[in-house]
Amino acid sequence: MRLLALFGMILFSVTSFAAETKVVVEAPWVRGIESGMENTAAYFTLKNPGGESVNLVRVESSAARVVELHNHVHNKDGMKMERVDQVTIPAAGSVEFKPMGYHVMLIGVKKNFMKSKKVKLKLVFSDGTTKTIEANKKSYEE
Ligand SMILES: [Cu+2]
Repeated sequence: MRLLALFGMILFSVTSFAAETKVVVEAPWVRGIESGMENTAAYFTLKNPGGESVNLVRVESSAARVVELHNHVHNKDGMKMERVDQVTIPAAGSVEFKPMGYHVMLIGVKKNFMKSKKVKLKLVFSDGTTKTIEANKKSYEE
């Protein structure tokens, strides 16, 4: 039974290595926050060199309690953040995550976020591939 579990773990790690996405993640960064604040956002540019579009469906991080994909939308009340199920990266195209646009919302950051200079993010795509990146923390003033 233990041997079977070990074999399963090896198989899993081999599979996850093979499933690294072809999508290129450029210039990842996460907004630093003052103590007392709980939420922040991460940004990057996703480039899809492939011949088919692919969707970013989820981002995982141990730095926050909840991680969601968000966009900023205009409505009659002004600007508002809205949760989105996925973000499509067109074939041979790119999508920029940036302030006032698409962003990875980190809700309820944990204590380790305040201390660390980098945040690990695992991007999960619709074709089952993944990519783990490190985003540098920096302050952002507008
Ligand atoms: Cu948001």
